[in-house]
Amino acid sequence: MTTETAAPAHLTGGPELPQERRLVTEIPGPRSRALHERRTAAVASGVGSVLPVYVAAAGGGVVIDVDGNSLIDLASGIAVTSVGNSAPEVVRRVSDQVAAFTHTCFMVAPYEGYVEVCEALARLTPGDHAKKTALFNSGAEAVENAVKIARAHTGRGAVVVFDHAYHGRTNLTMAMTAKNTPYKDGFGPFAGEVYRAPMSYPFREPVQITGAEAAARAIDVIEKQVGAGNIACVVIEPVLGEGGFVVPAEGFLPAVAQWCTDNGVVFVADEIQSGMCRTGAWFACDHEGVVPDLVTVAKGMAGGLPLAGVVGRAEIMDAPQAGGLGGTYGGNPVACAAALGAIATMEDLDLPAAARRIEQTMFTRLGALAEKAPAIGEVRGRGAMIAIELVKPGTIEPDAALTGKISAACHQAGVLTLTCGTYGNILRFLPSLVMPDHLLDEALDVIEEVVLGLV
Ligand code: PLZ
Repeated sequence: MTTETAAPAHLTGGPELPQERRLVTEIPGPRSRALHERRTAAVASGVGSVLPVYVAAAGGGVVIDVDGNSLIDLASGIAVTSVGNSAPEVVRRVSDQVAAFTHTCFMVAPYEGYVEVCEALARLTPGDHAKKTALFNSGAEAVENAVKIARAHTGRGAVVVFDHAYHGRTNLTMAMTAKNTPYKDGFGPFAGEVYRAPMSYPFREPVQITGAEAAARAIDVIEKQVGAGNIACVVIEPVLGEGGFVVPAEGFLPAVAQWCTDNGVVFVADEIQSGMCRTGAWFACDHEGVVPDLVTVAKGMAGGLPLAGVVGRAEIMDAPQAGGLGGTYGGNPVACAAALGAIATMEDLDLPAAARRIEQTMFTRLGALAEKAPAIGEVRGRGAMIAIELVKPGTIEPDAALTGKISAACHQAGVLTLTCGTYGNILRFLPSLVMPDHLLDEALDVIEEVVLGLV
């Protein structure tokens, strides 16, 4: 590394970092630009970055870059650092675990941390039935395994997913993901036996229908085009993530879940983005009292370390033969220690309540902004998973160009935002649940100024 591109002296992250927005160079600054040049030569260009600002430290509600800029973080590494970056309890437990042992492979010589994470997930996920869990490395891997488990349990092959769904980038989960570009284009052929049903997307319904009616529409497609008796599982995000933070109409999820129960189909809630306190409840299904057969979890559960799981009814989870599930690193001891630290933090600080407070602030501020900016077609979401959908004023025609401009201008002003949605016209906000109030307010000031300057 040359001195020119060297990062500043090591910074300690976590909540003790100054909780402020501070720009000391242009964005990206010279050190980031130099790193980006090295990256462009060394890293495959298929791997993108939202903002080529290279990170030196992060914590609370900020990301500090290698040029010393402090950005307000409304991304949380795509809904991962819900307890904040380098959260103290995560750092403590991970440090202890790293010093004790880093890996033995749970399939070779097991350890308590894995068991403890499974016990915690059984306690926290919806429903009080007997549950079991298997741990993996990534969200996509959890979804793949939920399908394997559902097939083993039912002896059936078909998988039903929904419009706008995102379930991952592996071969099966690409097939389950709806959006072609960038996730699927040129990467086929895809896994077979994946069928897509219409989602409840209230803002885009030509005529408003109830959740029950939207469920009946989906069930009709499923019954006519697939047949209940062929279906192993229905997999659904209870609040769409990459698809646009869509909250289905009330009654939709319970009706789909009930149809699954009535037809011996495994109902899988993909709570990889919406779970672990993000929506103001431990799981998004809790808002409507829906009890899934299986739940996939990842992202927020481990404070930034790679860990994922499938949690569900013991009799379904036990269907695969012994040795049928696993992987070298699944439930790695360091990742499990991080998860136990993250879960302890969520419980100690009551982070579901923190997410509900964030929701209130965001709805109030963004609702007022929408009154002044007709390009904001809708403000929606749950908890600390809130988005605005941008349209040509007076229509529901998506405005992806405006969305991109707003997000880029937020970045220039020191607020890290993300976009999403099938049409690329949704600006989404995923603050950490320990984001200080003054920083959230300041981020909303910036968003307001940027939006009003561009519409
Ligand atoms: N299911 C609901 O949100 C991951 C992916 C971003 P992995 N979402 C962010 C990107 O462009 O790759 C996600 C999700 C839901 C599954 C996944 C997949 O989780 O940990 O990224 O594999």
